[in-house]
Amino acid sequence: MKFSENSGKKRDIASKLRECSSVAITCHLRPDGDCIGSALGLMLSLRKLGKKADIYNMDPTPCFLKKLPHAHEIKIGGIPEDYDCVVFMETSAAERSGQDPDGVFTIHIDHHRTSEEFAHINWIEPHRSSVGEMVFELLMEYGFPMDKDVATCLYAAIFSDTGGFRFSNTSALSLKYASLLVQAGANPAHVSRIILESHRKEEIFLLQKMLSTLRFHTSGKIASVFLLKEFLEELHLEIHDVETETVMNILRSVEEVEIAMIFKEIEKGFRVSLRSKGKADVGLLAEAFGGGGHHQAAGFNLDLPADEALEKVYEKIEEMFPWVKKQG
Ligand SMILES: [Mn+2]
Repeated sequence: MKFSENSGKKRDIASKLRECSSVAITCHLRPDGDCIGSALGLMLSLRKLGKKADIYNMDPTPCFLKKLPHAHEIKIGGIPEDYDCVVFMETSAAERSGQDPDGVFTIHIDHHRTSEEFAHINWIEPHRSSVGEMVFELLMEYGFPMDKDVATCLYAAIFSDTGGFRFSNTSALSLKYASLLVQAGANPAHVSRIILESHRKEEIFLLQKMLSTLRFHTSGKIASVFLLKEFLEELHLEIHDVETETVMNILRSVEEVEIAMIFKEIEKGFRVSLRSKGKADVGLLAEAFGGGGHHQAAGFNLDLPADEALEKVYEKIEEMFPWVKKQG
């Protein structure tokens, strides 16, 4: 392996974690499979070393992810003051965790390119598929304990961010680590079932409602749906509790589609989630609207009525990626 500045950071994180007797881990707001799986994997490995390790998130765990080992132990709320160290799991900025720990040693592990170096140690590698991949490497290289549960959580993290090893961020390394995690006890069919096949019936009705708003850009290269508050109310669902990757995958499944978008109605306007098949860098698009993310997955907020919001995003996409206007 090539020596880099990051090897030093990884080593510093490993020795800091070994030295601490209690570690709190926190995920970004609206946590996803990658940060939840990575946080759980790290927590369980540290507990096997005899340390006190817990996860404190400000937002609840999405329903389907509660099936991951020990996910029901994730605490919702602020981090108590008595931990020796706090690990921020892909939070980009300290605020994106909703936590504000004072006077404690902090570690930030991230693969967002818009990440800020706000912690005492910041290990940021934007080319990585997932933080799951990074946490696994850290545990493996520095001899931290691994078992079936740790492996399951980390495999689920990599699986989530690579869309089940289908997205453009799927690399030889992510597949190699996935293989090692399976050797360590992760069951691919079990994890697929948790991530892809644990919907409630209401979520399929929600999918039906979202698809009723389906629109394509004139070129057919951009597909979008709306997730309105009224849909959630009618189905007695909470926004933080619904999984929206399935609808993204349906939009992506259209051959000519390069960019898939969901406009989720929020307090003020919409939260726009973006996915790219690889040709468009949607991270750049999100940054243009004050948001952030990766080449293939990103998001931002837009305070405009539905039609205007869609128009505005179309306009920006045409300006940034002129090829989108061409048919075929
Ligand atoms: Mn991630």
